Amino acid sequence: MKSGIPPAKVSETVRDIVARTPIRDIHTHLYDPAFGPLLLWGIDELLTYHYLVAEAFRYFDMPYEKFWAAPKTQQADWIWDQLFIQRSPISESCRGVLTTLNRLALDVRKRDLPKLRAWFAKHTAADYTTRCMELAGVESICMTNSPFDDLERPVWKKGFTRDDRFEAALRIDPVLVDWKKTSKSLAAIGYKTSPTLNAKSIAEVRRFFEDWTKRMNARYVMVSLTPDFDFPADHDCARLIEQAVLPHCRDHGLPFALMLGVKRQVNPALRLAGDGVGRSDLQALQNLCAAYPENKFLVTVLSRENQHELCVLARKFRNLHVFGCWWFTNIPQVIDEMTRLRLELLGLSVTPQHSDARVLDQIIYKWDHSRQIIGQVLAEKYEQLAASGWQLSRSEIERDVKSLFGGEFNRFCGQCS
Ligand code: RAT
Ligand code: ZN
Repeated sequence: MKSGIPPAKVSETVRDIVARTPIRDIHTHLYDPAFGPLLLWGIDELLTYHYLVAEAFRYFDMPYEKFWAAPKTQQADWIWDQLFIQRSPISESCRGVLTTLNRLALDVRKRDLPKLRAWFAKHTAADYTTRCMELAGVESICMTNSPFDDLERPVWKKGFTRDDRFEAALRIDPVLVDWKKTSKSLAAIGYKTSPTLNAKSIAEVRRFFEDWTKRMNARYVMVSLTPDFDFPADHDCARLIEQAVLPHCRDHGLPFALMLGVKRQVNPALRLAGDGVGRSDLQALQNLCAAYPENKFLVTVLSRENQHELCVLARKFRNLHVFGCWWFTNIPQVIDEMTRLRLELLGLSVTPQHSDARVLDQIIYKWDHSRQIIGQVLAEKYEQLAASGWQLSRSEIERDVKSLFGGEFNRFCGQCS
């Protein structure tokens, strides 16, 4: 190599590359603007994000039902008052709102919520999508698409012109989590399924996956499962994975994405904000990876205690790709720790982050905050390489960062075992 980066410039160069590299955001709850009101954005949506609802209820003394019965602007006013006015907004989700407003060049010093609302009211979803994606440096967004969602399903059925920045992922939780109930919903929309999982039901659920994979042009099939998920096992969930999901994924060359460790509805009164976390038994994942080498598994785990074990599993199975710092792990302290753990155990064969944004504007802060941490961790790693005599070039570092921000995910998804 002719001229490498001088050791004193390594950190600055790495952080600059991380700041500029476009990102493929591989899991969000955002929608192609063609879905109209399903794509959430703006100050009231930012403030009523369920992460903030959970935090505000630490201080509210009103009954849960009073909060839920109120209009969204009222809910946002209450949250703003408790989390931003009565005390300083230091939690990660609160700080995220401020980072977003700041990057949008809005002045929050006056704490004038009506004025902020008036600014957002001037935009349309289409122009605002481009603005947020540019500010976040995000080039593509993967949605979470559920054929069981009564608002989403008709849009797919009717058809629309796709915005090619938005990709689809087929979300199948109802099938795996509550087959007895879901078999009835499937029967109601023309699939000959029954609560007893017989051969006919399996064939029909595969036809359902087939139809929706094609309709959405889905990039992967996804589910989130509780900490007690076990496999193989004598229950409908395990049978459906074995006989329907995995053969479907193999036939279509699609990864199966597993998000493990959510304890559903620990406090149902909090609704979407009411889920918790538990440590998963990753033996189930080991069994899946070992028994199905021709399937690809994209995995993130919610419990901090599972992170090291997940990395070790990924060292053993090349059909396992680790991604993202999900939900309660998406806080600076844990992102830092998980990113180090992953890079030290798995090198560049991971996707360190996804945004999980539910509100478009959130991609700005989620990526801003994560880029800072990933940039810092990588800078240290490259400085260590430079200190051991390895010469670094800008183009090689650019190549590496590109792979962390989507390239490695693409390779994994496209590769045959
Ligand atoms: O992070 C979240 O917003 C959670 O509510 C979940 O939706 C989670 O990300 C999931 O995809 O299950
Ligand atoms: Zn999610």
